[in-house]
Amino acid sequence: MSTVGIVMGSTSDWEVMQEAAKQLKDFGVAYEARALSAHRTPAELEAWIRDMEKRGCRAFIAGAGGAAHLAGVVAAQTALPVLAVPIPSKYLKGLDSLLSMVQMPKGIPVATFAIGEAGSANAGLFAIAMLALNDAALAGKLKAFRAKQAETVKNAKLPDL
Ligand code: RP5
Repeated sequence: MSTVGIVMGSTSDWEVMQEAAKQLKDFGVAYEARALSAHRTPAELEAWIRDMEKRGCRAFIAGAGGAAHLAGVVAAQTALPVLAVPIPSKYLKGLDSLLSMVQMPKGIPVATFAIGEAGSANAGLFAIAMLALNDAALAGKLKAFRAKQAETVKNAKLPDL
């Protein structure tokens, strides 16, 4: 069973989208990652969403660049939560992707994260937090992750002048 579906518009998005996958892997959450495009392979995208739903998927993470309608198109075809990651583009540096995701018209929401690697990692962590609502062991791992992160900040030494 793949609990989270990670989809991206192109294999060129993987460099960013692997950050979401890494978080899921670290927490032991099963995922399936695919490069499927809303405009290049719409039929295959739809079939994959249907198949993932049948296989027990609980959330989708969708990353795309340009005027990236991928997350909205995924959300149009499933009632499962869709987390959107804007991929930096050559000319507008991901602002185009961000606006196309964050400005979804009323009725079909996507939860939009920061542009690039941080947004991708955070989408993974957010999916984990959602799944942890019904999984005490996962909730414990998330608490431990937060505590370790806090320790790193507290113990950080600034360089002497
Ligand atoms: C979008 O176009 C993809 O999500 C990708 O970010 C962008 C460029 O795709 P490639 O030309 O690298 O395949 O659909």
